[in-house]
Amino acid sequence: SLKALLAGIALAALTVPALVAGAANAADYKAEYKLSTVLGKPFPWGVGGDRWAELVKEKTGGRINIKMYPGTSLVNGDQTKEFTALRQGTIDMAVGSTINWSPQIKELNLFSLPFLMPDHKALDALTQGEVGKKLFDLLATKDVMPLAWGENGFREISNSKHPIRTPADLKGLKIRVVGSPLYLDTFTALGANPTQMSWADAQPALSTGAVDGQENPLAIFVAAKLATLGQKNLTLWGYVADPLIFVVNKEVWASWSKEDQEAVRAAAVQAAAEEVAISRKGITAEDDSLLKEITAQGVEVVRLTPDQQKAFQTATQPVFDKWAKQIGPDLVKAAQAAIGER
Ligand code: X2X
Repeated sequence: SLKALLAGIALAALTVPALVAGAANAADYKAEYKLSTVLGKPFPWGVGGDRWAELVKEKTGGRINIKMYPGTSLVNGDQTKEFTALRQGTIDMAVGSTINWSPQIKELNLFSLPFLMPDHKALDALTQGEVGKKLFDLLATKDVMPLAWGENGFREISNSKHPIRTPADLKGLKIRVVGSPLYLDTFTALGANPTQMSWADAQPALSTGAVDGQENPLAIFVAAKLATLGQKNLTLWGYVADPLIFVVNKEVWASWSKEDQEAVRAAAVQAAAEEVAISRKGITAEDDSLLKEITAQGVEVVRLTPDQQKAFQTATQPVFDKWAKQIGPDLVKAAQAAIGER
């Protein structure tokens, strides 16, 4: 009928310009994009998230406006639920630790294999090489667009009871861990008594003595003032390090113009590089200022000798072997090869 024909023409007139403008129509952009992190400023993690938002604003002329939600507040502090919320779109973007996403993506447990990575170069060999690409390809199949690798860091162990130099020193200590059951296996293998809880719950648990110890990068140890929560013994054992990943929910990503996508990517790459540098500040042989600060807080810092470290590695080898199978033997072999060639 004429009426239907006219309606059809009217509809076409409405939809054609919309199709031409496509997904990149600025009118489709949200007023605010929610960026999830566990830690805010002044932690390196929060500085990195903040910097990403700032650079995106600059590079997109304000078209993309990001607000950071630290404390994983978009999932009520339950950091192991962050990735699911990101997939579902409750969170638009995140700078997240591989530890917190490993319950959903078993391959991310790679970085938590005890004593896989001896140093920062080894970590870089993974994130900046083929292994990093493989993991990004995998993430891209899980409703997110991964953009850059940042860093939380090498997780050193602290406790309120006594210095740790041997696995026997860990015996019976209540240690707070987070993430996948891999951590329960590691600390159980060492004779400790591990208990899983979020970062939000960890701090009161440390201060009341409900748990004796925890493991986290030194930048966190200092910024969270863990020495004031009774953590007076710190052992540098370098057993694992967690990278951070800068990602955007895939639908959100697809809603942006090519130009804006590239701006967000470039901003992530730059913010991540800056964040990695900040996370390593003061903990290297050339610059150990952060370690000096920790010592000045009355913390006894133990640095394991290679032989002492070997005892921890031997004790956790069965955990490594068990989890290497779950992560994927090929991925673990590729990681070991990349580390060997670093
Ligand atoms: O909860 C932790 O230990 C932290 C802050 O390092 C992570 O989110 C993995």
